[in-house]
Amino acid sequence: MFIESFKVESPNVKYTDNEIQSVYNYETTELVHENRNGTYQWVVKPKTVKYEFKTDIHVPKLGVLLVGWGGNNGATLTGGVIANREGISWATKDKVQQANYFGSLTQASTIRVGSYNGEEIYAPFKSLLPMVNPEDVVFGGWDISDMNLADAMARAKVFDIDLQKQLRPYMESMVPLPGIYDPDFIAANQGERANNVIKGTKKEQVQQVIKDIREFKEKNKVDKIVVLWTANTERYSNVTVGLNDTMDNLLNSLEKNESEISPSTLYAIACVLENVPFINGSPQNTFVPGLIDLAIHRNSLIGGDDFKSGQTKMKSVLVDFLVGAGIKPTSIVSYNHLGNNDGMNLSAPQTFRSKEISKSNVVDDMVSSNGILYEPGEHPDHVVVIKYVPYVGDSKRAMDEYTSEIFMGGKNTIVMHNTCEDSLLAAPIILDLVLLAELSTRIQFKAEGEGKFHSFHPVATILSYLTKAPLVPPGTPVVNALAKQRAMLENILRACIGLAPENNMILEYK
Ligand code: NAI
Ligand code: DG6
Repeated sequence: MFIESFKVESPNVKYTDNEIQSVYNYETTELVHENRNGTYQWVVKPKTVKYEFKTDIHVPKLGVLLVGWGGNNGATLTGGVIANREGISWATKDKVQQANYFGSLTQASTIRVGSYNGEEIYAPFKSLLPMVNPEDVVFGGWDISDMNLADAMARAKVFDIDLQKQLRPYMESMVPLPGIYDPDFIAANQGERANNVIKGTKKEQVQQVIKDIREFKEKNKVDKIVVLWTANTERYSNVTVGLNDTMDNLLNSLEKNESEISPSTLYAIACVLENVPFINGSPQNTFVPGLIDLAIHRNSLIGGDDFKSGQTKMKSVLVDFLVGAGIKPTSIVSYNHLGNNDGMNLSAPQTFRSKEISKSNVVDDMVSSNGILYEPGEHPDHVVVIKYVPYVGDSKRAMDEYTSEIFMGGKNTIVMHNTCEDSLLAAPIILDLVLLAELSTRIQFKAEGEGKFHSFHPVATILSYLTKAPLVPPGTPVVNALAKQRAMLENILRACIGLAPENNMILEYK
């Protein structure tokens, strides 16, 4: 059964005019490796840590600035939200289609609340805590192409034509601000697009981005801004001692106009200096160590990297299932071709390499979780191929072959073929990223013994579900398995309203 909303009644939860306060007992374990009677053994000690959470319930008016606003993802997200806001429907050859948010965790998925008269009760994910309504978001952003969003939507060839016609009047007047362009970081084939660029030194470019953010905030009367990179994939920047390895070195390099600071890092510097959350939806190493250092110093949220939209999402489910079932994946071959501008940009070896890295590390945690199947350091063969085929446009074809070893030396091969518009997968993920990033800045917490409430670590691991290569604070484990990532996010939000993690035990019926 589905319910729209619910309220928690518990001595551990208090709803005030300004916040939801909760006390939460975190059940965890402490591991000790100790010498007992001459032999080392692992000892596991269950422990409970009391946490207090408080969530500001004032939902701000939110501005979202996309870097690469005029790209396929930017135009698709903007048009999709307008279509939902305006209640637009359009004729397809099959039916009259209504706008929706399918594919968005926050807008189109549910959480289990409990059982009632023997029935499982579900509520919208977004009913867990007060979140920004996507239809109240003001969109804007930068692009190195000055094409307006209506033309960009037509260029993307993602939406049905009847929908495009209805959206055009809303999008014609939306024109991206000039962007930071450095041909050294993206494919040479993007040069023709670059007619809308911020001039000046790197420091001046950062200052311009800061000015843009302030002016957008002022003009649109928004309370908060989140910036998200959905521009072209860049090549990796070189990480060099003295250049970008620490906050001070990165800021000095900015003063010296060092060529190896990428455009994405420049936008990120501007956002961190402005204390505006910055999320990277592409695979490049925007967050060089110096940038992470800067974000930590200024306690400004950064999150990434690379939207986890299709093939990788399947991978982080399937490999988790196989390894969790005691089956040993030994070869994973992921091939895909696409014909949009992203595909064209990725046809250059340096930008492809960024994507190859982010797509290749996504099973590491699952493999290392099973020492029965894999020797230390052993890894399945894992190959990623991307080809540019203009004819298929945004409709990406992904083909995957998973070969595993099964019982008694048997082999099992699973083959998958997926076809769908890439931007229709990415747009709802972008929405979730910005809404959850905003929400997470309203949550404060402290563990017992800690004097003061504080926010989450500025490196936002809470967003991991939505990214292929989750950025984590130095020394923190990376979790790629999709179910674990979702559980982490949902359970943290449940803790904020004093609910236990979803444990699936259903003991009341055993
Ligand atoms: P796109 O090529 O259609 O759009 C990118 C836009 O960024 C273009 O309009 C371009 O002019 C602009 N741009 C490039 N450099 C810029 C800069 N420095 N400043 C401002 N604007 C700049 O690509 P699409 O399909 O929208 O994808 C965007 C990014 O998202 C790509 O990096 C892609 O790899 C990544 N991504 C996409 C996924 C998907 O499912 N669609 C999934 C995972 C990542
Ligand atoms: C080709 O791989 C283009 C890419 O931008 C991908 O479409 C994108 O990274 C999505 O990847 P995945 O593995 O999540 O489907």
